[in-house]
Amino acid sequence: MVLWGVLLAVQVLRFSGAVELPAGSCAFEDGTCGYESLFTYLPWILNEEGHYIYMDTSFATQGEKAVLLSPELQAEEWSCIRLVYQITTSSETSSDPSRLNLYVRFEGENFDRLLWSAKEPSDSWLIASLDLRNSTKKFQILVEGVLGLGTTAGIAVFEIKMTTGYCIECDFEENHLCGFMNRWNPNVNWFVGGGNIRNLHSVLPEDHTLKSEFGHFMYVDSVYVKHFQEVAQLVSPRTTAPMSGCLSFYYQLQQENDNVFTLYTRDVTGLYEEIWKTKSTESTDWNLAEVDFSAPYPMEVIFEVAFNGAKGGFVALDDISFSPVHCQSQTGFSFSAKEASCNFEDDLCNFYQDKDGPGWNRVKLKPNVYRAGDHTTGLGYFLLANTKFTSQPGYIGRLYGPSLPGNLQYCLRFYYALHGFFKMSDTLAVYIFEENHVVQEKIWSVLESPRGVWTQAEITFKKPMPCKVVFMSWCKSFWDCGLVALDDITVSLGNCRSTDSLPPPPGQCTFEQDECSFTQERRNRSSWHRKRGETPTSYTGPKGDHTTGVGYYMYIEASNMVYGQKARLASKSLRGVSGKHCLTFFYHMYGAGTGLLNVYLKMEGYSGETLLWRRRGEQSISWLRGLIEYNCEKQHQVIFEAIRGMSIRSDIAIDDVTLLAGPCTEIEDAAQQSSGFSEDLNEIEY
Ligand SMILES: [Ca+2]
Ligand SMILES: [Ca+2]
Ligand SMILES: [Ca+2]
Repeated sequence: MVLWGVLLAVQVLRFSGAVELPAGSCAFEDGTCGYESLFTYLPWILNEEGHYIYMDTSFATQGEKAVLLSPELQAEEWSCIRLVYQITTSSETSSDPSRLNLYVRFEGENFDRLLWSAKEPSDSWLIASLDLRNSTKKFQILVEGVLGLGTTAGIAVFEIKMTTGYCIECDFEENHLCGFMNRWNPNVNWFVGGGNIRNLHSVLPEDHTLKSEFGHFMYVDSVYVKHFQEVAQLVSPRTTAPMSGCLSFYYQLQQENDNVFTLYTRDVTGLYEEIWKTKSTESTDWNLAEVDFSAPYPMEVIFEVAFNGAKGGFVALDDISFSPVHCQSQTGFSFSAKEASCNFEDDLCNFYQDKDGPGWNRVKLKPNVYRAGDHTTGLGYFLLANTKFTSQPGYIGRLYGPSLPGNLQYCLRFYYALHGFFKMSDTLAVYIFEENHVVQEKIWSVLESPRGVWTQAEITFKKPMPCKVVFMSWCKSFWDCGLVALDDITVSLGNCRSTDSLPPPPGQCTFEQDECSFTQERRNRSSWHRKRGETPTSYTGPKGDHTTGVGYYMYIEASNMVYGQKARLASKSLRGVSGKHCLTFFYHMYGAGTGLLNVYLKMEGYSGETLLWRRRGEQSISWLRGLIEYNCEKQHQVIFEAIRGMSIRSDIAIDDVTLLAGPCTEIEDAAQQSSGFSEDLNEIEY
């Protein structure tokens, strides 16, 4: 039995006024408030003296779990779950530490969403703040403890509290400070001001919430400043759900010339962005600040005060709140990712060209050895520039994107493929045009890249003015002109690097980091392999993956297998739902001897499997999209089975698998599959 650390810390962190807690909350005083320990796992045990619940690890081994399931809940308003917990361990470092995970299980979804995970051991209770989007769906909270290496580890939960509102909001009236943390600095720090802490000689103000000496706020004082520009940082809890709107707070400054009060956002990679700074004209009373705040992925807000010396006075902060609409000071139009993006399947969306002749053509081509199909489905439309038809030396094709609001950070992603140039560099470039077309700036241009492979480009940019993205293709000389293809342009909020560093959403796998939760019964030369680049045998297999063109995919290597040999890749176990599931994936079946690709459904507790989908023989030199809707109300797995064909030219690959509950948003074009481009094809000469 592990002794739970510091009782003082317990006193400090216990939420005040916990007489009648909101649904989903529990202080583990006399019971578990409807939370149940699942019998198939290790038990959670209520410690009635200490008023917490802990995972019983007495006879447990590494990897074993304890799962605590909440009663059915609903949150029609945005909510914040605050969890007070502790992980203890006897070993200092471990390659496989114990973890505490919190999942949300929404009704009608086939997987649990991991909202938060912790593995850092501590001597005292810690607080985690987790945002939960408003939804009409019922849900349950799962608290999962997983025992790591070194079985003396202990995991305990002291309190779970669910309240309406955003986790980033705080009036600093409660002891837990809403999970806001001062980053310790020897000389300048944020402290709680007001209430009992107030003394007679204090120059500090009354708080803003209660407008009385009993209220609390945060403040930072310059009296102990020793170094020039020493900073104090107050760090908010990290957001766990995408949000965008207006962040407001009240602040007071004294002797504003000697201090700088700045607001930053910081993402999981540690990237800072300044979003607000004090102006020179401030009143000495509480000032209201309103800042546009967009967190498309997990982000912290940092309130930073820098002092130039000991005479910088103080900065006080109170009543941080958030509203999901833009601040009033911001006029103009809002950003829509859907309207700024295009896959060119139906038209040019909101993209357009110069009046003086179309440089870019929207085409659909039958893929062959010399040219690929589109990126979206392998059989759809994309844009093509510089065909012999339109090209002439010095020719430039311009494609303009829709207007984007200024002052926001964007991530632009698109796919391009180049054919036929001797020298590729600069044949495709991306410019930013400011609204009036006076200022233009080149933000990207192509370097040498693999020929004929759909390659992803990613560009992060931010401009003060509304602007447009412009794609330009060049044909510099008659003797060196080729084709430039463009597809699947997306624009989203935030930095590309930040979204890249996030773990993939559950149910999705790009195979970029690993094989996700896919498993194989056996692993040898004739099973599925994770690979990057071309496969070793020519005239079979892909040249690059589907995700980025230079990433990883899974494939069978026909030269390691015999005719008819099978390789099976199984998904993780998915929960059954009433209604449909949608499975999408990309498959590559190119080569004269190609065998079969089967997709099976295997229900837990049943020996048989149901065939959901099959392709036999060579399909295309391009990645094609597979789309399967199926019904299954029981726990199940999906299995990809590749069977080696007649010759060594029978590599089969898959990539970008998505398993979701609910019907597919798109429908597979059956006519297109069977007729194989009988009509509607562009004959492009080049
Ligand atoms: Ca207050
Ligand atoms: Ca397309
Ligand atoms: Ca991939």
